[in-house]
Amino acid sequence: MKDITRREFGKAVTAATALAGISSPRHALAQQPSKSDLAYPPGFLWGCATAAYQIEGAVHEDGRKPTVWDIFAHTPGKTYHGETGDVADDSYHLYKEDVRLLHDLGVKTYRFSIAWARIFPDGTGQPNPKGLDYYHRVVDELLAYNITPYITLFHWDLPAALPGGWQSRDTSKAFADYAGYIASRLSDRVHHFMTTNEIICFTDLGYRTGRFAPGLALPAGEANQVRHHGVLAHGLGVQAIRAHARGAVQVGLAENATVCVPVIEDAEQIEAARRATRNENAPFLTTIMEGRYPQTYLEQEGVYAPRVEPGDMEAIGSKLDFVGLNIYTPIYVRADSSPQGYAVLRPPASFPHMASDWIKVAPECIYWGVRNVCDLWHPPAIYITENGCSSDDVLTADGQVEDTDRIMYLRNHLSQLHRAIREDYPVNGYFLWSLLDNFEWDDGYSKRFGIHYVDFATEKRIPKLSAAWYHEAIAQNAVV
Ligand code: GBH
Repeated sequence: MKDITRREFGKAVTAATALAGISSPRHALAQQPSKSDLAYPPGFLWGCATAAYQIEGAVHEDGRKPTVWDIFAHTPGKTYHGETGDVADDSYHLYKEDVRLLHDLGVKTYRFSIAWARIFPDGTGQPNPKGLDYYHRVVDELLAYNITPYITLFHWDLPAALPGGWQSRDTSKAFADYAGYIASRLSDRVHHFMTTNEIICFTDLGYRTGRFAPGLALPAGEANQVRHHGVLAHGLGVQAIRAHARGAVQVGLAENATVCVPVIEDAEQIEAARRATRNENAPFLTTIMEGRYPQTYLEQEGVYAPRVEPGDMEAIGSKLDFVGLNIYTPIYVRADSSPQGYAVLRPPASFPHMASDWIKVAPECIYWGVRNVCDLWHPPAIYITENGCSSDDVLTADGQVEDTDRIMYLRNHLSQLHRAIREDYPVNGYFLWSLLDNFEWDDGYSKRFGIHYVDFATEKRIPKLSAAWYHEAIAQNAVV
């Protein structure tokens, strides 16, 4: 029923846009989408996203034990100015205030992550009831405001006690046990779960480049095995959640799949972008969606290809209820005559970017991210599980943050996402990253992604202008 509504909505908008063009052909401006053309479908799920280690603080409280990120952040030279998530936004204590902010925005849903080390402080063994109680309280508070919880089970804060971390396949099994336990305890009230967040970040960045926790730079064979344990954790997690859920649940993941934008929008370049999407994400989303490692990946890695045990690929290829895409920035590709059939173009130095220089001003990435994934693998539903940007926010004398660059970024991305919806791609919802300024991993507190400014000395939250903008977009269910 919902699908039919969505499809009809897409057709109606396409027709309206076409009519607008035909009815006033001499006025070029009339062919630009007007505000009402950028209305979103009824029931579209507007949300915000956060992650445990980035906002909670309270790292020693109620039985939580250290994670690889606690240790990494406390290791000199690993994060900006040695900053850590020890206190962060103190959302462990201030969660009611944060749910109130969500309510004030008018969001329908909230994506947050559970800290594995609060539930199983050593990664395995006996669950810690006090840790679980915190998430019971968060869920209750959200539901009291009619905000639907979407839970990420792993957003990088691996319990440090797990021997070998992601180098061990036992960690994938430990993750599944933890995921199944959470499903058994929360699925009476929570119906949407994401297994892992951005597998490439906790595998390659943690174990190949060493830029993220635990900061290792392993050789190719071992690093590829870590990747395998990452996708395996996801797959075993999907199975465990379904096996232990008390009722119907929707299970997916949140991936920062590399978004390949065809530099020129013609049939040949579009096909090249699709091929590139499959290839650039080979050991991650491609393997998950296809249930097997692409032959080209196995050939390319040769003796360094991952060791796979019976049953692994079935788990990894578990059918998903949705795919979550974290979208910030693209790569540009064009067709060429190389064996892979495309080239990745290096952006010129003048390519504009946001406060984080890796986030280019390239809003079409949100459209192509959805389109490439849907055209390749046809998932039943898509969520944008993260989208947003850093800004060099300053608090004015009268306590305002005029983050017009963030508003520009959001407006442009939501306009491009609207194109995907007009073209009937099944986009169910959008989670803005992030509700709050927070601990931005190796960038510490130097990069602010929130639509609420956080004064980290006092933990005071101050809505930025972008919060008012998002509130209005949600209220109108349209790009404003
Ligand atoms: C997401 O990933 C995370 O899910 C979230 O926790 C985070 O806060 C958010 O995005 C904003 O960053 O400098 O060219 O080497 C971010 C993934 C991976 C993006 C590392 C920046 C470094 C790119 N990040 N990457 S570069």
